[in-house]
Amino acid sequence: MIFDVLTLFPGMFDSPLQESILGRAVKQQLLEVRAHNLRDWAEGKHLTTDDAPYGGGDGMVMKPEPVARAVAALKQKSPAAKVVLLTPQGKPFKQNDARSLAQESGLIFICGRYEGFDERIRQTLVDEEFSIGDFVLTGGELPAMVMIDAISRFLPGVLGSGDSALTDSFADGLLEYPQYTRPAVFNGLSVPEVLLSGDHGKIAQWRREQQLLRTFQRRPELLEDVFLSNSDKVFIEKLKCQLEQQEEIQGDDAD
Ligand code: 4FV
Repeated sequence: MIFDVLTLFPGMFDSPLQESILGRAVKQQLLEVRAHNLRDWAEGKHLTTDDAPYGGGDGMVMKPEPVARAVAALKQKSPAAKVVLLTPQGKPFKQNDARSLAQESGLIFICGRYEGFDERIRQTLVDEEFSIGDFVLTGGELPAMVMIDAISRFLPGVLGSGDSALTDSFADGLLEYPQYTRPAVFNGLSVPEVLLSGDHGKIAQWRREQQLLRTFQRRPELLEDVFLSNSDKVFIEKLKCQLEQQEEIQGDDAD
């Protein structure tokens, strides 16, 4: 997988891709990240890549021509690469997107700065727009790195044997179950007995129920898109009853 990145700050991509899992994967040539300076395709003695917005207003807008020239040049080398724009207006980036984008032969990320992009960049050059969250950053570089990290975990050989993207949070659409390691008691808090039982059937059931409980409590909307077995549904109905009882009790106390 080749990740081409169009950015005004290519140096930002140096260190994150030298450490740990991604660093090893780059060394093993399981993936390659090529950061390109957008200014290389800019014109004029100041190599301008931005300009004032038509219609007035604060801030500057990224000019279409340097981006168009850059994408054309990169597409010459990677004709099949998918062009991805990072923007708060994009589709929320999710684990399923990471899994599907990992099937692509190449990705070209366009990282914005200033107030954003000339609209014609979207209309003429971009295959998909992604947002990594409802907040505003100073640039699209960190979102591109976030996506490169999440996508790379699905590339063959990137994750060691010990860890697999298949057991991730969201791998089955649910939040992960609580994890424990030594010591068995910490700050007076013990590891749940079932995990010390060696009964793998009971452990698997406990972990599934913990995933359902945590998802029900923290991200109930995720349950709508998850396949639930009958025992899952029974467990969630039990949680709903418990919650209603709690709310009734709290209601009574408030009266
Ligand atoms: C962003 C996000 C993001 C907006 C203006 C860069 C900034 C500046 N990108 N998910 N959230 N981008 O905040 O993807 O151009």
